[in-house]
Amino acid sequence: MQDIVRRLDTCRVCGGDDWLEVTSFGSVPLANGFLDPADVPAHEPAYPVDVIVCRGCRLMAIRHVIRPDVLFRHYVYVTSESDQMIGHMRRIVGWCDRRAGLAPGDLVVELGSNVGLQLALFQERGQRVVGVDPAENLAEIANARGVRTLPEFFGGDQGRRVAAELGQAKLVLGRQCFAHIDDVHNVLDGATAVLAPDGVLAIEVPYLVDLLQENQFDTIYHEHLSYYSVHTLGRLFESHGLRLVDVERAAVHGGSVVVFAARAEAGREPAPAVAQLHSLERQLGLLDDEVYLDFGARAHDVIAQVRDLVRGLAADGKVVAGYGAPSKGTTLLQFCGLGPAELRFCSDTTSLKHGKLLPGTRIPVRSPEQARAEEPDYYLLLAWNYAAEILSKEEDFLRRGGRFIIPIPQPRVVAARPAAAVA
Ligand code: DWN
Ligand code: ZN
Repeated sequence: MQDIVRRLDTCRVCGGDDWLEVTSFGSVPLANGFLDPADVPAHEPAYPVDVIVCRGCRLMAIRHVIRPDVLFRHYVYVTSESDQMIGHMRRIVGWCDRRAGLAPGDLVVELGSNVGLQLALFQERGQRVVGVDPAENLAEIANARGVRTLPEFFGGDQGRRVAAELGQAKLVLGRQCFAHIDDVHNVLDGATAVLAPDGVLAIEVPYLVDLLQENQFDTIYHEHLSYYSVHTLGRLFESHGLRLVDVERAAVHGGSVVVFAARAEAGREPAPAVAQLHSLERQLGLLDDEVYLDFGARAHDVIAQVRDLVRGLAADGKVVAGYGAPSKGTTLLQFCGLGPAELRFCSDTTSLKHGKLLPGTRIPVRSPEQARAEEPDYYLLLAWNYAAEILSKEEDFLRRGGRFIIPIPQPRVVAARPAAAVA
């Protein structure tokens, strides 16, 4: 245990050590530690999930850091090809082009590029692309589909090597991976080593404002070391000679923010949206302690409500199953103490997860086809960040009397709309 996990005492952004203890969700196994039923370990290691906030720069973080190779060298999460996600990745191309002015032949470097779906969209436009992702299994898939991907953790060395081989990058992009990074300074060293003088760094992270306001406590698990506000990201970038020049909010993953930064010496003026989010964060109290403590209390309330609702239904003889087996879902079930006694299975579209057991709760994962053969009375919508898409996809299930439980921000039951309303 000792060499896999380390305690965070010094803030990875500002170096401070004045921490607010927000709350603890106990100790749980790793969110993507899916088990092979033929090889279930007697003891599944579990690690604390303790939430803290740095009073120096207001970084929200978890206290215990798992070694990154344990989490990311072999990875079961594959970027979703849902309409919502494809639509978002196309928007990202437009947003980045507007800020960086991308021409055919320009170099785009992506951190945490997964199976290369995002980079393929830049490739279509004639940009040269290279991804850097530590997940060897996913890098293999990306390379096989013609998206060059280095199976490595990105840092100073990788940035310098890419620059030496391919030249400076007009765009360095990191979608949904910056929160996963412990040594953020090494990563920014790499980014500034390869970024062209007039280049743009674009970082997309789940937005701390949405997490706090929408009780998204189930997105707090060991892969997510940090929870960022624009305030904290601005401070971090400044310490690397980068200036935040624009921001966009996006609905993906429960609410995210995309920040765009340029070299300070490029002299670009920040767009008004940057100041607007700074003042929003101040107004919401993100620079004080209370808003975090309130969040902690609300999270435990929702955990109790979800647990009691699902246990009540199971006790009434209702068959409940999980819809999706996302990392936030394995986390929610563990925090709520819900297991095979309450949920018959989880259905998920990801083939890498089929036939596996969820970490900790050991609920089996079925394919959507298998799930259709043993339809439950209730689906607990673990992939709530795709609620709109999934509810419309599953209208037949609802019409047949099935129901969905959407757990976040507060548990609510969704049934088919009465026939009259449909006309
Ligand atoms: O930060 C992270 C984000 C980017 O992705 C990672 N740490 C891990 C991962 O988080 P997640 O697993 O919570 O991500 P998603 O995208 O919310 O996962 C959705 C899951 O639901 C996938 O396993 C696919 C599944 N799904 C499904 O079964 N039917 C999704 C849709 C849309 C569906 O219709
Ligand atoms: Zn700090």
